[in-house]
Amino acid sequence: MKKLVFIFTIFLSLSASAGLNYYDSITNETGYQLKSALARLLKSTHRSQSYGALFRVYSETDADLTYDKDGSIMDMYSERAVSSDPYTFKPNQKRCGTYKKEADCYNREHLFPQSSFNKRSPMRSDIFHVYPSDGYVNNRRGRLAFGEVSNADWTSRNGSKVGTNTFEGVKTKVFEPIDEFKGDIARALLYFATRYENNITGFSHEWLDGSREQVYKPWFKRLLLKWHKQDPVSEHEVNRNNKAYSFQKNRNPFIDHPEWVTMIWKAN
Ligand SMILES: [Ca+2]
Ligand SMILES: [Ca+2]
Repeated sequence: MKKLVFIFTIFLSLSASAGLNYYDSITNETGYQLKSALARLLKSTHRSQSYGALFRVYSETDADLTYDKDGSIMDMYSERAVSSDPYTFKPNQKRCGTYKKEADCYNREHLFPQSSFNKRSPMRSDIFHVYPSDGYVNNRRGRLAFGEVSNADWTSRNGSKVGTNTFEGVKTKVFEPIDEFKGDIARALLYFATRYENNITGFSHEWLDGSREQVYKPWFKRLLLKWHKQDPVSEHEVNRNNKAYSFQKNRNPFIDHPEWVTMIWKAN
């Protein structure tokens, strides 16, 4: 019943934001043709905003109305989904700035590292992969790939880890977010792979395979598919997608249509 109510809520919030009409140009494509059709739609509707505007809009797009419901900044690197947060940031206060430890200030975390595309626009200010996060944890993550860690070299106060990857035996240094946000991060990176498929062969990161279609290396693609399945779309993501749509005029299609992920990227 709870699930039904949630699905109905998604339907209502989509209707309210005219999100349902957004996909009218998508008909019966599948596979990488679906991805390219989405790329055209996401690009043609994208209204790029300034980098500074992100800090201002976070008070709407990233207010915590789901977990603690206190309107503080919902930061995936400090939020504790099932117990009280170690610290919180009030919107428009404690923007970084310099930091020496967690809780000093928050800044803008590029899930797809901005050094990969030389801080160019519109990627740098694209809200669908740029999230508010604690400055110190953001810096600890740096441009590390995401992965899974058994023995952490360092753990943030909400349980995010830095250490050697154990997923599929690819032993590089990685950052592992808490379970609650693994799907959120996967869907953001799949959005990025879709929106920028015509530019991404010129970007540089260890998780890229050099193709415009699959985009990510096989192990990393399988990690994202695993996380997408393991952590389904949440109420917070649906709200964020609708508010980000008002701001930037495009959407993350994998939040609206989770089934498109496996219609595009095959499991192997
Ligand atoms: Ca919170
Ligand atoms: Ca989640």
